[in-house]
Formats: sequence, structure tokens, C-alpha cells
Amino acid sequence: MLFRNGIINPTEVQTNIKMQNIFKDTVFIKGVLDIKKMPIDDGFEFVLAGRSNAGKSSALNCLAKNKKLARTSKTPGRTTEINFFKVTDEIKLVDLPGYGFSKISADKKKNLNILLDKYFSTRKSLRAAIIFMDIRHPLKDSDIQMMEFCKKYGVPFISVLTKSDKLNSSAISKSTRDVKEKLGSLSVIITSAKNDKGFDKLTKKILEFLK
Ligand SMILES: Nc1nc2c(ncn2[C@@H]2O[C@H](COP(=O)(O)OP(=O)(O)OP(=O)(O)O)[C@@H](O)[C@H]2O)c(=O)[nH]1
Ligand SMILES: [Mg+2]
Repeated sequence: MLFRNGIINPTEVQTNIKMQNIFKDTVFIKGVLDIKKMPIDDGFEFVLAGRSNAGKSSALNCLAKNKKLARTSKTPGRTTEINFFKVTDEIKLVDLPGYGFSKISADKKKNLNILLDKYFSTRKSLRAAIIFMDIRHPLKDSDIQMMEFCKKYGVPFISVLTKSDKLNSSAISKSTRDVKEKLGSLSVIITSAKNDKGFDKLTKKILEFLK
């Protein structure tokens, strides 16, 4: 049991991380484009944000160790709705459409922005955003805007640099150092969905927000 009377026991959480993958039974709930159709606002929610093609849906699949859970694609713009996933009775993951996708119509973009504004400003269960950035070109203007957006609504964010398999170790270190310096944060998680790296760390980081 991760929860007792709705209260997290950190010791049990730590034990659970070692013993099992808490994301292993993650299932898709639904995709929505209307705030009224969102699942009930309870428990703990984590939102996966980032530019199109950054690797959000692939990361979700790696957390759950289920490649068929969220649809991924070489073509940017694969995820078009706000997709809710149930991790446990208490935890949900929310896979967002990527920002910076030019093929989406201006109207759709506007609607999505309004929806995200409503979601971030009203969602009581929202604990943190996970901002995914390709390690080869992190901290684009749209990423900074997303971070500002999180700050505006008091939503903490976790920075993740994806696709580390595309760089050698010195380039990984350089990019990580740059991002840490620019963000003034020591906490940046490096992942590779191809080599299944970094997801244990990301899991631990997410669990810290349950305390
Ligand atoms: N080499 C490598 N490719 C990756 C990695 N993560 C994702 N990809 C690839 O990058 C492409 C985009 O991945 P997605 O997970 O669909 O990206 P997304 O951020 O969900 O994209 P949108 O839904 O368009 O916003 C796919 O072809 C993935 O296979 C990684 O760690 N390494
Ligand atoms: Mg996606």
C-alpha cells in the first residue's frame, strides 16, 4: 500500500520504488479537448510537457515499460489531445500535445492554450509538470515560456533532457551543465528512451512530490 488514509508514508514509498515499478499498471483513461470532460480532479497529477517530438509520449511508455501505451511518432504533432493515464487509484499522468507544432491550425492552438490555462489555474490535483527537452537543443523560447507558465500558476517543474543516446558523454555533460547554469538548478534528469536510461531517477523525482 502506497497510501494509508490518504497519507503517504515516505518509507513505504522508498520501499516500493525498489520493489516495483509504480507505473507498471498505467492505463489510458481518455483524451480530451474540453475541461468539463476531464477525469475527476482528485489524487496526484503530473503533466508531461515539451516541444513536439521532444519525447514525452516515449518517456511515458518507458516509465510504464509499455511501448504500446502512448502513441509516438517520428512526425511532430502525434499527440493532439490532453491524454489522461491512470497510474494508480491516486496518481495520474497527463500527456500533453507538444508546443511549437506549426501544422496545427491557429484556431486549434488558441483553443488548446485556453484549455491549458484553465487546466493549470484550476486543477487541484496537479502536483508538478515534467518539461521534456531534446538534449541537443534545450531551453528554446517555448520551453522558457512553459517554465514561466508553470511559475505563474505555482506549479513546480522537473526538467528532463531526452535522447541522450544521440550525444557522446562529453556533449551530454556540456548540455547538462549549460541547462543547470541557465536554470540555476542542480536537478536536471537525463534520459534515453532508446537505451531505457534515466527513468528510475525520473520515477524517484516524481515520487518526491507525493510526500
Ligand atoms: N533516439 C531517440 N529517439 C527518441 C527518444 N525519445 C523519443 N524518441 C523518438 O522521437 C520521436 C518523437 O517521440 P514522441 O515520444 O512521439 O514525442 P512527443 O514529445 O510525444 O511528440 P508530440 O506528441 O508530437 O508532442 C519518435 O520517433 C521517438 O521514437 C530517445 O530517447 N532517443
Ligand atoms: Mg506525444
